[in-house]
Amino acid sequence: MSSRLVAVAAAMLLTGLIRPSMATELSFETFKPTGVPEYDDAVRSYLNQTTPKIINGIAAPPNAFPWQASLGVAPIADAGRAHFCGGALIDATHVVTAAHCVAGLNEIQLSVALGTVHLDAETKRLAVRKIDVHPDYRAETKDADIALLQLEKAVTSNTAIAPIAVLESTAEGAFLAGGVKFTVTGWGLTSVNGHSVRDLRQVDVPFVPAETCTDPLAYGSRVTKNMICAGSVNGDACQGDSGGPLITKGQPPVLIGLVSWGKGCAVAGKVGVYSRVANYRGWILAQSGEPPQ
Ligand code: 4AZ
Repeated sequence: MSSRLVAVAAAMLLTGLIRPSMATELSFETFKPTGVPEYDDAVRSYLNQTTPKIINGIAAPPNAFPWQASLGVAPIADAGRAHFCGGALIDATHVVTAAHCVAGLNEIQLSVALGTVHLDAETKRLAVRKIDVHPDYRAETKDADIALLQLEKAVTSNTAIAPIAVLESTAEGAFLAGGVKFTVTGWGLTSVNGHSVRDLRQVDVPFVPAETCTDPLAYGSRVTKNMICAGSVNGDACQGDSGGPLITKGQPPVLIGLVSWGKGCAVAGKVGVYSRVANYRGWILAQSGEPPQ
């Protein structure tokens, strides 16, 4: 690329709008794996030209989940092909996601799509100024699987784009009761051997108490106090949903978890595990520059 082109690309990044076609063309020769599985999978599936998992969900109506974000591989122009993880807008300039989605990535490798249920080549993509991975995050255990993305430019709320409130620890008890259902949304796989989707999907998932989830026949001690379990064989999150929001069903809904991990998807006894965001509300507010409440 000539220095002039570099300057133009830099200017576009600074204005907060990414034009993926301006970025370095991806090829098997130039692609260096980042070590972030979802990101690398999205690039490989794009390069292999293979078809690009909310399990058992339904299509989400436009504007029903206006905080939903898609994290994309910036140099892939089609937002549907670029998608590799979800996220949730929490104020005009911050998106929370899973640490495992972004740990080790550079801001310029990443773009964020907001305000749409459909991902395609026309989708507007936003640049990220700063990736902030929680200092307690451990890749081996997925403990503290949370990160904050600061957008290059603030977004304006409208019917399609609006932040979601982060659940307070003191209010958590009221929600984490037996029989409660949450909703999870994402563009991830709709079956374990399936493919990710261009249109956002939603599914209700029952809360699974810690006693059940830490049973040796479930996940044992791998589920820590920083995680929440939810899901069943009739509804679960899957690959590509990671980092996306688990929300309460009340009005207005609040953010209670982020898709983090699980053994397979919709497997009996192996429910979805989510980062417990209430534990990180103080960190989120401190990082995002809001006074802790
Ligand atoms: C994944 O691979 C993944 N069923 C995400 C969520 C779940 C399993 C796997 C939960 O990103």
